[in-house]
Amino acid sequence: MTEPNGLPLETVREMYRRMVLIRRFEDHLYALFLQGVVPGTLHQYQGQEAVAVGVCTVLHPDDVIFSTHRPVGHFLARGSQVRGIAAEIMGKAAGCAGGKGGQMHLTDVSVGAMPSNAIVGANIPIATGAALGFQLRGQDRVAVSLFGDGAANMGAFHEGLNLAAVKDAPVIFVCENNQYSASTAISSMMRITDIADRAAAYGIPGRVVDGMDVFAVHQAALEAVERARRGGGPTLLECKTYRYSGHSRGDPGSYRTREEVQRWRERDPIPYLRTVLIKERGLAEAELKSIELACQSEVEEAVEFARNSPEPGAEETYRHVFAEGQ
Ligand SMILES: Cc1ncc(C[n+]2csc(CCOP(=O)(O)OP(=O)(O)O)c2C)c(N)n1
Ligand SMILES: [Mg+2]
Repeated sequence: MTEPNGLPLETVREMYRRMVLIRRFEDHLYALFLQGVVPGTLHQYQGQEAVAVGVCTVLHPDDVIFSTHRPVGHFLARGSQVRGIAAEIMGKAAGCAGGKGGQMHLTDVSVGAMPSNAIVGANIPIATGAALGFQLRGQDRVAVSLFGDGAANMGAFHEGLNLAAVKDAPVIFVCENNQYSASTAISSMMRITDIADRAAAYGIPGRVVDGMDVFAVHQAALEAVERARRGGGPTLLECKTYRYSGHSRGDPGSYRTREEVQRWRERDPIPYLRTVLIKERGLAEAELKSIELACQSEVEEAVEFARNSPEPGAEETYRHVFAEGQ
């Protein structure tokens, strides 16, 4: 495990808060789903929190992230409010996409979280395009594409990485290898062990990162972002991680053994960071408890707000479909 070298205590405390907030919110959403309060399905992020939080901690306010069908953790790590996400997932007008997107299509441009894209691999060329835009305008901004191991087998992955490489686009490709694409294990999808090896085919750096260790992710993301800002071009980071939930809420996960899930849970990124904060940074148990309680209250308050919010009116149906004021 990497040492939390050099990071200010405030930064590490905030990383912990965001990881706990994601976990508490996702757990709460699951309970709501079982109560029938959440329409549609859920793709959950429990287990992967260290990836989003490690990456987003190094970004500047005007950088942008591009997310997937599993966006809740990405958005909270980027600083989006729980209220707007809760309302969006319940299809309410106060949702971050006006209640028209739902769980897979969160969007919060105010914090640099671009519309999430449920088409596997599709955000990779889009993030590349955003990065090329920053480069052409001479802006000091980077784009981050977050995607899964399954997305690394899509044509869009190869096209996006190649274009970004030849143009030295300021984009960071963060592959969250959670070992499965829906019910398919990566060992039956590809013959290589490390997706990071694919970076060599495009002449860019590729790194395997321990995705259960927020410090390892933070350090790797920092180096990749600094390289991109200096004009050094893209990096592919493969963060090895695990989702504790099924692929989506209807999935009991019967393609994995209980032992495998247990092995990964023993490396849970949240208790690990908690221990570091106590043992190496001298935080008191009471302080951590108060962070955890505050996250729980924030989640419960946001969900209550969302449940009591109105649905969008019928007049909203065609708004945001066509450009207005032309
Ligand atoms: C182009 C496309 N094909 C298939 C699907 C259906 N689908 C949704 S998520 C998913 C699995 C994606 O796996 P991965 O990229 O590893 O992401 P993870 O779900 O593990 O986060 C599939 C096949 C889709 N949304 N888009
Ligand atoms: Mg996956």
